[in-house]
Amino acid sequence: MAKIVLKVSGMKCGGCENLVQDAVKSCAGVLSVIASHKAGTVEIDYDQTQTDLASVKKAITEKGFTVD
Ligand SMILES: [Cu+2]
Repeated sequence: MAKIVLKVSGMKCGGCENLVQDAVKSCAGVLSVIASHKAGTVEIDYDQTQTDLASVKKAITEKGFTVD
């Protein structure tokens, strides 16, 4: 298991956090996601043998947010 904290801009409220969390949770191997619009971060616990971080980032950008 691994952990990464992504800097994500564009989240403005709890609804945005939920959008991002749902998008990331739908990716293979993701165990937990905590998004914070205040901090502008998305903390992800994942299984590095199953998770492709490029597709995690893509899932976030597809919802209209920017991964820095
Ligand atoms: Cu929002």
